[in-house]
Amino acid sequence: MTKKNWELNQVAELFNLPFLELLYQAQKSHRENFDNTQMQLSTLLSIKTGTCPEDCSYCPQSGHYKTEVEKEKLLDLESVIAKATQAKATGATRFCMGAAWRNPPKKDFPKVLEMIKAVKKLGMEACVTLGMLDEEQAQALKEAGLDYYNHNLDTSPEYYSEVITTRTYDDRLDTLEHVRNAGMNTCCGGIIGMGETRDDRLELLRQLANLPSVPESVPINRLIPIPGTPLAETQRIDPFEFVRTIAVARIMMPQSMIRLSAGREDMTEEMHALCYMAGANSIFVGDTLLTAKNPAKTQDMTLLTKLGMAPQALENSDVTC
Ligand code: SAM
Ligand code: DTB
Ligand code: SF4
Repeated sequence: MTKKNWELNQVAELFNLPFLELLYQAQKSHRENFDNTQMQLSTLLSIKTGTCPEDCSYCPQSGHYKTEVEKEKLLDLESVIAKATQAKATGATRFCMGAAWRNPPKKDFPKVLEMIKAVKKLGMEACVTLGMLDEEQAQALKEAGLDYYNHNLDTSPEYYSEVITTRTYDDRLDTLEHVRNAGMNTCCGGIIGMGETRDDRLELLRQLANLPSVPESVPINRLIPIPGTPLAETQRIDPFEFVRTIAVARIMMPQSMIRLSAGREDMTEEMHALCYMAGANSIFVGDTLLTAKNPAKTQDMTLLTKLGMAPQALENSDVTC
């Protein structure tokens, strides 16, 4: 398929469609590209928690704010293997490890490479999110067998500096370029409900879909307002606006996995079903995300069964690297 260059007015046209027409178009695109009874499951693990030097105003792990997160040093390899084994046993096909770093420290990076090799040995897809990377680090991750690198644009370039001041949008784009050049899949999305306007949401999706190669995996996070962070009191996004964002993402990036990511804990079953109808085909399973709460696995499985859906098997995923 030839890659489309999206203009802002084209994205606005989608967003402005009557809700049911938008959902219809998104579901049509979803069915043309995926089996709409399948849900891909990933599990997250925070391998290094808290005291991050960045000031991302949504994040419980930033060292700039006083939150309930307790800092932890880098986990040891055995604990990571135990968690990944457990995740595999409960049906997750991808294991995603996150570290609260601006960029990976020299002394810890080789340990992360060992963790990736161990996850691959278990027969799972591996994803990490470690902050900014240089070319060499990206290459080393690829050589360790990493399938996906997660690095989100988070919001529009215009709103970005309202949310984060310690790094720039261009820093994010540079890391994504290093990941692509190393031949890895990109996992790149954003957060909805940080007080941004609809135009910011349009622009975020436009930026994602217009990247030199469309991210294979697109996490759409719904802000979890964390006490102690500057966004703690942010008004919750209207649920229909959130579903619209998923639907437009599905239409603009028809072959990507759209992950309904953070912020599911207080979503109703009906809202989950609308997000799946809009084309979300991946979720994080397990009681915790990195530090925040996620619905219990049994709750997710009960809903999938009610909806006639099932976890996607690894052989049906199309990892290309
Ligand atoms: N430090 C790395 C980085 O920022 O690239 C990786 C970890 S960071 C926690 C991964 C992503 O989690 C962020 O880019 C953001 O999209 C999401 N996130 C963090 N806190 C969140 C919150 N309170 N609500 C929703 N999403 C959140
Ligand atoms: C992503 O976009 N969302 C996940 C994953 N990538 C690493 C992380 C969500 C974090 C939510 C807040 C927390 O658990 O600390
Ligand atoms: Fe650090 Fe990532 Fe949290 Fe930002 S989002 S404060 S970089 S852990």
